[in-house]
Amino acid sequence: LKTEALQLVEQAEDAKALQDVKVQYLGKKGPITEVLRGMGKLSAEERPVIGQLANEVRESIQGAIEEKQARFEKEALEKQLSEETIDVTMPGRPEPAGGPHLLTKIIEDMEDLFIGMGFNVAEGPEVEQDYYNFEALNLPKGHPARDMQDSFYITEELLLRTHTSSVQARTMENSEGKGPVKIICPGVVYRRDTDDATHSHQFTQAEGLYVDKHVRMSDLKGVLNEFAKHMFGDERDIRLRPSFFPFTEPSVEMDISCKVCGGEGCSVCKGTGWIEILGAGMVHPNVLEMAGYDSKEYTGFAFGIGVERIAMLKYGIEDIRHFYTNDVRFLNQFHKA
Ligand code: FA5
Repeated sequence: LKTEALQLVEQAEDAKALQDVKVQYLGKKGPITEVLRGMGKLSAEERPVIGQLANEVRESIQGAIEEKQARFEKEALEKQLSEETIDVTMPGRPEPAGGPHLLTKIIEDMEDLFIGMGFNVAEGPEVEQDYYNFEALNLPKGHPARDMQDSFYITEELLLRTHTSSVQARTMENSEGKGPVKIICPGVVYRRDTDDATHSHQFTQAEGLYVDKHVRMSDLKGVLNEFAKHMFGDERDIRLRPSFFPFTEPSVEMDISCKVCGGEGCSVCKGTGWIEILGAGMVHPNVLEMAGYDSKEYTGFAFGIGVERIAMLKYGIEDIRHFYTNDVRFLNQFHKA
């Protein structure tokens, strides 16, 4: 019986087969239980001999079963461990990551540059009072130069700001006639312009303003030169043209040589080789006085940069609408820019 049982244990190929052997030999209906149960019928001499024998057989079968069981468990564990091994040296699966928009990057880059030149970053509301957008900038109601910036009015007194110059009016007013003021102010502006390759009804400007005693046109030129060199490198040409803004006197516009240029058919410079990126000038005495400055004591310069146009020239982007349609094939090109 013992040999037979041990042989079956030996042959058992899995835990289930082993359990069957256990039930068959050691179970309640198994031969050993039967022998032990029948002990009462044996004589006093036979009982210890048979009892001991039966126990011995049971223990050795039990021992063999337990040993085999332990082996099965160990094998199962080893199998599981080897299957679940993690190779920490394997390269990971990269998750697609977003990144800042190209315009955000240009703005941050500009902020860094101007902060380095002593400017502070300022902000103002996009829904603006007519007063700060026009009147405080020497553009009274009915002034023909208001037509230069066709506006989205909300009420008679409120509009979507047409330029970031509204922030210079606010900042100067806040400093109550006591200089200096040195700010850079990036933000979104709105105009009723017809959309084309270089114009959008919503675009981004960055305003600069420096008011102090003895600020001169040459200071403006120096700062703009620094800006152009930083943005475009030495290989691009800049030019200043005389211009007109009601809030500056004298006024200029700055052009950069076109990089997108395909000559006559160029969508960005229309074959001229130049694109206008900013307006600037010396703050008009009327504007200083309206904000509470003594224009005999204080002077200042201001400029308003078109941020999209900077990006277009820097990266050779041929249409301003790419910035807003959010095609990821366009946006992804500038993740590492
Ligand atoms: C102004 O907005 C003045 N406030 C700039 C200024 C500030 C002058 C301080 C003097 C002192 P202008 O309308 O030219 O100026 O616009 C400035 C720049 O914004 C332009 O050079 C151009 O780069 C950009 N820009 C103007 N209109 C659009 C448009 N519709 N879409 C995209 N960019 C535009």
